[in-house]
Amino acid sequence: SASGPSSESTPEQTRSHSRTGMDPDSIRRGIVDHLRYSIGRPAATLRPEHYYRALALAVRDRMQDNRVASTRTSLELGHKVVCYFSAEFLMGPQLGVNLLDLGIEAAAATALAELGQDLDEVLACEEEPGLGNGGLGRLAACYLDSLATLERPAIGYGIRYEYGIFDQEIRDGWQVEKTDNWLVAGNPWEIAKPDVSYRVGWRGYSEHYRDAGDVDRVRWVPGRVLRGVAYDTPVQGYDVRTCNVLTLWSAHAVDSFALAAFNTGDYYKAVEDEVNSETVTKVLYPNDEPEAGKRLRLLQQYFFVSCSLQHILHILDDLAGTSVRALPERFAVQLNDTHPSIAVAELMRLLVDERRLDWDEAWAITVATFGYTNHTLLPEALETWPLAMFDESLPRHLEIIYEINRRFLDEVRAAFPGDEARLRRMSLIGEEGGKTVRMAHLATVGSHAINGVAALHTELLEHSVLADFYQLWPERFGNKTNGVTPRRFLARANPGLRELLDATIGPGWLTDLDRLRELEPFADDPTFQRQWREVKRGNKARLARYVHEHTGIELNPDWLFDIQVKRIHEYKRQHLNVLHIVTLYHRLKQDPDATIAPRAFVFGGKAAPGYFLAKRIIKLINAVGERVNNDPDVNRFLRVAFVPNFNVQNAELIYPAADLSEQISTAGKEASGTGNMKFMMNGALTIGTLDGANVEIRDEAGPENFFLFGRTADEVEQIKRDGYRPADYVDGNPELAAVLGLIGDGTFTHGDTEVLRPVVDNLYRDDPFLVLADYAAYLEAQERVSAAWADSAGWTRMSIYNSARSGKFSSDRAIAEYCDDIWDVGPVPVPK
Ligand code: H2P
Repeated sequence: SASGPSSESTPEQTRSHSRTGMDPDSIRRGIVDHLRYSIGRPAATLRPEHYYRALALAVRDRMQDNRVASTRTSLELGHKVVCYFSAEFLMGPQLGVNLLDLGIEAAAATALAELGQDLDEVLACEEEPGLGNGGLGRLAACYLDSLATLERPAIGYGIRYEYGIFDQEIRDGWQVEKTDNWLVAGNPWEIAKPDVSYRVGWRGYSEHYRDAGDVDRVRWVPGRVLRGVAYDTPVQGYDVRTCNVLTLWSAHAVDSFALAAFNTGDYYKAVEDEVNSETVTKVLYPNDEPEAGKRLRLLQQYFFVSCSLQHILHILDDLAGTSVRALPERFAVQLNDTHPSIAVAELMRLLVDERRLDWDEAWAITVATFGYTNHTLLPEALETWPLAMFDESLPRHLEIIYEINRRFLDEVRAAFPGDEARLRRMSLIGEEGGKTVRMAHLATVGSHAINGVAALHTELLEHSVLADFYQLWPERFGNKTNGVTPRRFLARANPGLRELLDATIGPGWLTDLDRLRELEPFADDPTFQRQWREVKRGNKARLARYVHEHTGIELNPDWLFDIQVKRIHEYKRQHLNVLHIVTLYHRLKQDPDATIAPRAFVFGGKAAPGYFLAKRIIKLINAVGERVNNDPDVNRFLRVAFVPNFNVQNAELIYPAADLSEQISTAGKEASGTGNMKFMMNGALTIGTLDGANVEIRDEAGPENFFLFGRTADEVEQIKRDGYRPADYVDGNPELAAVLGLIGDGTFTHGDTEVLRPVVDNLYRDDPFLVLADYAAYLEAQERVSAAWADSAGWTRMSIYNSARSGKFSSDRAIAEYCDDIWDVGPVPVPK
């Protein structure tokens, strides 16, 4: 089933190359062919969405040629392959970036025009695959882009969820969740591979036996079996031949089971089995959900990890003469957070039970193969599974985890004799609040490299959450600051800036983002400044049109655009942003003569359906917005818009339109952030805390081009240790008291004093993320922002410096570091 090395190209293949030419004529022929043979609709009924599918298929054909060449090159030359295991890939719309990567944007536009179609209209038809919650899934997608662009052989492995992250609607200010039927109209990018299929067990028991050589062995007898089928999506690199692949697994019933039931006459039982199996890849779980659905989530994780590892071993088997012992020389497997960490136990099972390696050898292979990236320090987000449930679901894996733990704790004992507390802290089995399996510990113990995602985050990881592990194996830890792809978030999202950059510093910056530094000499040049502002204004007008269309709210593109988009979470502190807005509202109402620099506040983001306070925060934003936008005393200075259904598609309109980027999480809580980088590249200035990658953004941009405020991570900890009393901050600050009063007294909710009460009470009584402790400093920083905005040339200079110094935050830099320091994978150019 694995694509083996193919021989020289056949005459058919040679012909197919001309069929997949890159000129407008060949592309037009490709579209026409697909309209006829793949879509099969009468010409009179063709609409833009049909042209979208036909063009997507024609583009995919061209990528497939590159894909075949890439596989052949890396397999023939025996190169090592990166396998990125992630429960989420938030890929976003594919057509636009694929055209960019292949260098055929203009050719496709011409081809469509000849067929009477408009490229932008056709692009807008794409339904984006929302197979991720936020930053973590989008990071995985950026990394696939950079791996291909840097010509590193790579496979992304994940889950083909039938329903991705829910679609968000806003009704009466509340979030309403709608299922995301992204596959309904078909997905032209994927290729189903029913022959690439593996069995995955579940439940049952393990059986001890002696093999032919009289060695004690264990085999797992699963109580249930399902089947995973591969769906491949090609991942094209920019301006190179390399085309990698994203393999997503879909769950199905095992045919023979269904057949057996059918033969005994129980047809409905057979169908039901199919239905049950398919639920495994039915839906993506939102972040921050309490307990619900845990068992199915564990099965999802195990399912995709098992299919992926079996696939990898299968590829090894297919490579003549390559033993499973060569696994770490041929494959580097990265665990994106703890979601795929069951892979450590599953690889041990495959090697020891199925391939019959002895434990020590299998363990050495496992540790050499895996790397683990941690994405969060929040205790509630570090996965643990109740032991009883784990045992029932994966009994053999629990035995293996016990054995890993026994040997591991012996090692700890030898290094730290007599330190019982340390053993308890480090064990793979947690004892507090009922026994659990600690997945972060399993991932850490099973990996030769462990990394955080920003300098501060890695340091905190080493000194808090994983401190004991860092003391045992300091050499295994390292930092890999996140990055984002400039292809999507600069070139595609900001065509005006792309053109200006090409004209000013010449081509080449898109794959060498440090070259943006060449903009610095133009930072004070009045002509360039004017061009820069024109681009920004165009982007703001574009977003304003979108906002008007989707919310009815009118934003003036000459105002300061102050934007916060990300998942809604207390630690990200959207409510701190709202306190600033309400403060301005209050000041304007108090003093009819007051004037302020006009601002448009834009929010976007989804709340987990079961996260009560996050949903109230959405209501709060919309309630304040409704009042502000309709009050003539204030709407000359303030507007507030909540963009519904924040996703990759509208993100591409939002980042380039920002003047100010809100990165205001409680210090020590945001592991990195990646939106902060997308804003910076597009010339926004940041108002932010010393949290996550903000620290590095400020270092790069220069402190004079960044609005810093708030307690540091150390200070936050100190305040908590001393016993934080939020009410003290209210008592000491009459303006803050008035602002909370307005939120609680029904001013924004038509007199209803209950709706927003939970938000106010939470802040006043508990405030776990120190919103009130940072309020005064935040207001002061916002005043610095307003003062800076008043000086248009000064602001423009700062904006230019931010873009110019954003090179570090390209995912190309991040991926080059992973390749050098963790994966040991070099470039493998595929001949053109
Ligand atoms: C998470 C972290 C971010 C980080 C991202 C990628 C889980 O994303 O919280 O700080 O940048 O992973 O490493 P998010 O909150 O956006 O869902």
